[in-house]
Amino acid sequence: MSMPFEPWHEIICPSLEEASAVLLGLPFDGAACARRGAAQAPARIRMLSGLPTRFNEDGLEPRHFKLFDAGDLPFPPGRSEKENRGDREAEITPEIQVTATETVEATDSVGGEEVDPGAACREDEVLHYFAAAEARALELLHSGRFCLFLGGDHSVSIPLVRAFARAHTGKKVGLLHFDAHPDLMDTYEGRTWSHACTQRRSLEQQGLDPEDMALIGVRSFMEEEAAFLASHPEMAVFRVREIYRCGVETVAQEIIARFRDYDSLYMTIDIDVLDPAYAPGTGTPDAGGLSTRELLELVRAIAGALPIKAADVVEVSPPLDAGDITSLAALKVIYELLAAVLLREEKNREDHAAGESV
Ligand SMILES: [Mn+2]
Repeated sequence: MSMPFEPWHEIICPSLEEASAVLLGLPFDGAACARRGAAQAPARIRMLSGLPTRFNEDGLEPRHFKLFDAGDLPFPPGRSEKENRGDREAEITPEIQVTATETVEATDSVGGEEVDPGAACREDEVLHYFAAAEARALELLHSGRFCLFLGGDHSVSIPLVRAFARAHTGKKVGLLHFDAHPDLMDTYEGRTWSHACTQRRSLEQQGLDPEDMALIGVRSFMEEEAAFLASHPEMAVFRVREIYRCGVETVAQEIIARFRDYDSLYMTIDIDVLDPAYAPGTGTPDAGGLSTRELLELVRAIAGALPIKAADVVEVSPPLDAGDITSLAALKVIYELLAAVLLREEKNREDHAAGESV
């Protein structure tokens, strides 16, 4: 399938220097415990990215809305970017635009390659990849541009958050975790780098303590995670039931109030925070989630008020998707998030300039 538009066609820009935001893909799903396919998300989301326009839902656009696409960090690490690109082209074929009934079969054979659900990657390759991801993320974060990372399964946030904490050393750093699951296991299936362990690893970063983190939209706990949260009441938890019962606006304001004095916030969006009706293409779906509308409202309100400096969108699995619903939901969130962040930064600059001229 080809698209009539180039990726990010209305906002793409050729260099980091001219950009207001930068994108990096991390096509890695070796830490997913069940169904895979998230490695194909960066390519799929890029392919669909020319569809939306640069205007947000209010018909507004940031004055300087320029995205530099830094490409993908290939996995396994030995792979050249060119090999990965070739693979992507081969993977994005009509056969993998599965319908719901074909999903099970597609899981076993992703892009023509046998995929053993839950099979471990070589640990040395994974750790090497995470080190490379951390180094690359750090470079991009140091550019001062808003950084958007595309997973991949949720384990890719481990090196990304580590890079974020390093890039913002000495600042008050916080993390907003949108997810059906807390991802607070110390180890899972014998691995410390499982996508079920992501936020436990985040808490090992200097300057990131339980009170600096919010879990948003959670609704599925393992025993160890429930125990961890019970012994850390200082961690903010906005369960999906609370969002449903109190409404998105109330919860958004609570989150904003709680993180108002932070300097630098990282937003991680696991697409399974959405209900499977809105995001069927993900490895560990859990019923009863947010609607796309609710997620958009939360993200826009928060990103319009708080200093979100980087974000990732993870766990979109194109081979498990139906009609690209999940990729398109991710893309909508990405465009609204970028617009909210850049409009906020613009307003801050204007306010600052107005303050100086008085
Ligand atoms: Mn997750």
